[in-house]
Amino acid sequence: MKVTAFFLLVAATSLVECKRYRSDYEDYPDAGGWLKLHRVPANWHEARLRCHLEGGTLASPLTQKMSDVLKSFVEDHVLSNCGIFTGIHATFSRGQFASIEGVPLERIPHHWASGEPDNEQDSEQCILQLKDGSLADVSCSDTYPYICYRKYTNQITNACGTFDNEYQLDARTGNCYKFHLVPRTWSRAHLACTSEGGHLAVINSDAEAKVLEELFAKNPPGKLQSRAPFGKDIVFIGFHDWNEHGEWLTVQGQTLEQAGYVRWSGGQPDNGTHNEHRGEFCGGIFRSAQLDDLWCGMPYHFICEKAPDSLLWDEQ
Ligand SMILES: *[C@@H]1O[C@H](CO)[C@@H](O)[C@H](O)[C@H]1NC(C)=O
Ligand SMILES: [Ca+2]
Ligand SMILES: [Ca+2]
Ligand SMILES: [Ca+2]
Repeated sequence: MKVTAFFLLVAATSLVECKRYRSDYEDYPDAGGWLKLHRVPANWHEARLRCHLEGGTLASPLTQKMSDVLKSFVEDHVLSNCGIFTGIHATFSRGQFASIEGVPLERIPHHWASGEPDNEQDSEQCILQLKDGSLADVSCSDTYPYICYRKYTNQITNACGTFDNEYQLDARTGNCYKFHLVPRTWSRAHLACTSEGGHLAVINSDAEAKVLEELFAKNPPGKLQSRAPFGKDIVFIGFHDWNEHGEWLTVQGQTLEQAGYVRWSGGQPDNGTHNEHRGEFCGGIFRSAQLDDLWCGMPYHFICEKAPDSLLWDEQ
């Protein structure tokens, strides 16, 4: 009894001590969550989407403590003397600023940089936090670094090494798979999978094709919303022509032969044309798990694959 109690205590203590989200996010108790700096500047919409796909939100200085944390982040890590995009925006209705969470600017402690806000050319609907912690309105299509924020939760990392329980481990391959119900273009699908710590699914064996076929079957046409041609019966996966128009490689740079699965559906690849959409340069599968070439720019459902240990920490 005593021993059990001791182990429970140790387990409980270590849960409290090391709050962890994913290895690319750092724990900031003063911010009440985890933060990740994106150094590569992006426009505001791109920044918002990346944070969202990583399971977080584009960080805003909602409290004085949070503002100080973001400020020290900018001092420690950044870069130019410009600042970082915050989640504070007026992209829904011009001039009406609120954070991603919907907190209006009036309720966010802030001070403006000198001369700001000036809504230059009536085109500044996004908010930058400068080095000194002050704010400025800027164009949402300008590009700046930004910080993603994930508030503490009591969730525990699952067998796939993520909080996202849509990832399911399959014992046949030892990898995890997720069927995305929000259709996206191939490029956005790629972004979604990589943001989740994985990649668009790569079929490495007949067994893995079977795994994807079964996952597809769990998502019958009635459950799907893609309006692309055959959008309820084809999904994007991880191969592409890498702009060479003729040679297909996986997102890991291997030929389909090297990857271990080359089973095209009858008549494919056919480089189909549909209205203004010419040329099929992105990879997908039918419900049979047989391959198809697809229009990159149309939103299809897609399947991500993730190794259970990606995004985990190296234990000392
Ligand atoms: C597919 O069609 C597009 C445009 O219609 C063309 O540019 C491209 O070269 C074709 N690809 C192949 C592999 O034939
Ligand atoms: Ca301005
Ligand atoms: Ca694989
Ligand atoms: Ca095709």
